[in-house]
Amino acid sequence: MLEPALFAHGALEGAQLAADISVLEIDRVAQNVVKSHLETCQYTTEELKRLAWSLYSPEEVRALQSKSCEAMWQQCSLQISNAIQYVVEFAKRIDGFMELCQNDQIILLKAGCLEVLLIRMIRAFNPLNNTVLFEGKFGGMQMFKSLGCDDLIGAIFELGRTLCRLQLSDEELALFTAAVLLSPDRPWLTESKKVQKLQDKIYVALQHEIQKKHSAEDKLSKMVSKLPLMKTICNLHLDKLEFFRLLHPETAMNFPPLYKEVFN
Ligand code: CLR
Repeated sequence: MLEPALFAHGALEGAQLAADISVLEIDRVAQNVVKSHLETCQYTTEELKRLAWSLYSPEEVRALQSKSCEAMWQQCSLQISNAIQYVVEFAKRIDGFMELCQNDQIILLKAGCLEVLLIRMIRAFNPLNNTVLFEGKFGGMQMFKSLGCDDLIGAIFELGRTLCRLQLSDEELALFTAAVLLSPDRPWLTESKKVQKLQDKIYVALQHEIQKKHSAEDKLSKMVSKLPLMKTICNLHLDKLEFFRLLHPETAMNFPPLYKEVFN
């Protein structure tokens, strides 16, 4: 059984759930999730550190800005689609995910993968100069100007800044993204109880991980408090996509299949 001190603050309402999850099981969950994250995070920390030095030049930014809206959407959807593939691989490697029915696996991925990407973005986000990794180099939000979605881009960058302030470790990031993915409240889930059980364990593991350095209650609630902004961004993205589809149906038809599958 877990030491009671760990749950004295009870950041999770279901404090009694801790009672039936053993330390061993929590460690196993954490190890599996962290390993899955590290194997599927697309860029290693070292790679990202090196890449942080390669910034788009003003000319390159101007070239991106003068692209057509369609061409830029196409490029962005391709990058997002590539990144989604890694999120799908991450999900598959989380113990229990593949044991869910296929219907629920698809619902969880469709509903959660952009949120996971937005959290993963902090690894590829430099809060010192407000830049993000895009096609191999770092650049600021001006580079997405031709999309005509300044509000969406602004919200994404704001989220990047606020999430970076939390200074999440890769372990915390891994567990947080897994918990977001395994959200039992996604509409149309058929076995949400099963999903809930998996998420409970992951949250306990996350709490345990945070507790090593901070007050878990504090940091965990700060992390969870960013979820509404992520939901807003996801909805805004869907609105923009719908509008884009109306204006440029031919381009939208040629978006990468995975992007279309997840967001239509
Ligand atoms: C997120 C972390 C992934 C790698 C990755 C790939 C694509 C990036 C994404 C990250 C962050 C957000 C991003 C995206 C490509 C386009 C998108 C930079 C770094 C920006 C915000 C534009 C969004 C455009 C909308 C029309 C969707 O491991």
